[in-house]
Amino acid sequence: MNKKLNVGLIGYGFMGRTHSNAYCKVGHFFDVPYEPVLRVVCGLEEKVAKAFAEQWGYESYTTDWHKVIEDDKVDVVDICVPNNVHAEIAIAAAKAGKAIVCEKPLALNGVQGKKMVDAIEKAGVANLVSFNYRRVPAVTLAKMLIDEGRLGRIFHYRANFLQDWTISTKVPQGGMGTWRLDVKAAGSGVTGDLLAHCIDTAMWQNGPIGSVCAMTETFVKERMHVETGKVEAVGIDDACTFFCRFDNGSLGNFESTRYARGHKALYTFEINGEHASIAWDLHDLHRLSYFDHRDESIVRGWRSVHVTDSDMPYMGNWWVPGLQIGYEHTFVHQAADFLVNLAKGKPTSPTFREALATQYVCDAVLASAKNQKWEKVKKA
Ligand code: SOE
Repeated sequence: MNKKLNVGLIGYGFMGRTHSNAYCKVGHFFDVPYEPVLRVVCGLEEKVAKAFAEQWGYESYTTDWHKVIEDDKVDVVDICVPNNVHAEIAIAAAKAGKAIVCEKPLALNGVQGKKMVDAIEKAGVANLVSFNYRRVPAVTLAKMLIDEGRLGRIFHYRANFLQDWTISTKVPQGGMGTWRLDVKAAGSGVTGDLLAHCIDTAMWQNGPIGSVCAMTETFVKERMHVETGKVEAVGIDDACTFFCRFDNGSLGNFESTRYARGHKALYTFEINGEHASIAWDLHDLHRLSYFDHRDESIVRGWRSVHVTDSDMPYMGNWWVPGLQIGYEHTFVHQAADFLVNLAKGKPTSPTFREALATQYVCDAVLASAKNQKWEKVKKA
């Protein structure tokens, strides 16, 4: 019998569902040393919290996040609320000695993120920030190929995250889901919400980013605010493009927007090295494109590797070779890694400190767009 690990989930939105689903599934597919127990869910509206608890099997619900932290039985506090509340909850959870899982981005900005890192490191608690795309098997495989040196020296890293859900001027700011358009709740727009994913994956695969040069735009300048009912100025970036220099000498090129009509969540990256290149596309997430110049010329070309064999990252735990998995599985992988490392007293990447490095890149990107000049990235 595995030891039980009581989870207190704060936030019952989209991310609350992905994390709950992962805790429910992880023990069925991975040999984990703990059995997650859904002890309590917390959300602002009592009716919704109650319904969420019933649907996912949480033992109880509350509308006050302090109760989750004060609950002696809760071992892990899982933070799935808007970005402006991450810091307060994480710091309180750290002081209470809880392990912490926090949705991305770490915080509203680097100053706040640093306070969180100081608090969790002082308390010595296990911590993880949920940059889930690292744990798409094809993305993990890309990292393995790079680490094996197959690409040789890396010259270029290119990534996009394109969406189109805020083109209508009728989409409000504030409220469930649309808090992402309210700068007070989100801290930034596509930079913190979408580019943070790309930056996290990029630095994991290709090392630290040293300097950036960016431009941003807010296409819709005013939107109705759900909380005030008034039309208010929009403070987030709707689109952001930036260039960067990685510390290893390679050049980066990143773009994100919520105004790319026809694209819902098109996260793509391509990495070009001396010997080989790799490319990946979230809309075809189980495939990794690979080109190796060392192949014999008569058969040289882009291969499309179907990442489903049991020797591919995480895939041995799922079905049989050839059968795919999807988006929600990335959170199951994250939970599996976290539980295994927790038992061994080992950190799970990305830790709060690693996510702070991503936050510092986001800060530099926003500063560069504002100041219209290259900005150096602070080291975490
Ligand atoms: C925004 O639409 C969003 O839900 C992000 O908040 C997530 O992090 C991303 O994975 C998908 O898009």
